Amino acid sequence: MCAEGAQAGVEVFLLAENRLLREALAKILRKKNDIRVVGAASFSPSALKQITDAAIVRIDPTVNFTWLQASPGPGVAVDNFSVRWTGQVQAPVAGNYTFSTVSDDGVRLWVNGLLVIDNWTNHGTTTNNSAPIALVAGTKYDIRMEFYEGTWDAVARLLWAYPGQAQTVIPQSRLFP
Ligand SMILES: [Ca+2]
Repeated sequence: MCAEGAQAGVEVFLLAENRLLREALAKILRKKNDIRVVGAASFSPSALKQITDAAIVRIDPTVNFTWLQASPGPGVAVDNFSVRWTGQVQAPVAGNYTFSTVSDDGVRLWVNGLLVIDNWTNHGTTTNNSAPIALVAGTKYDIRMEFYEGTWDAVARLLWAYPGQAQTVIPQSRLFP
């Protein structure tokens, strides 16, 4: 079931599905909407440290969420949930990139298979920066961000900075499911 009237290219599927179905849905969404996004997000309403079966699968255009004390989506509690975003990121220019997360609570970020940010702890809104990573212009790199919310506020953002670009949320145009 997809939500009617979903905004900003986001559709939310309320299905109990396996990973293969999630990937198929991501392809359908991409064709239908022609959106360029980070891939399916997995929400687990009860697993604090482990991301298991998803309660929601959807495609987010960016990772730029200030949920605070709200739920990330239907069927998910406001506390004790987790999210995994997967996809690819395309470097617009050659050079050293610094990836950053803003999170409350735990966060881990992989770029091109390397764990570049690891702050899998309970904390208030915190910015973490990767070491500089040399990327090639036009190349797409695998990216994965995992996040969990324990209690109180929830925040999850994914940013970058590179030569000629101050720190900003990674835009939809550079993300691919
Ligand atoms: Ca929190």
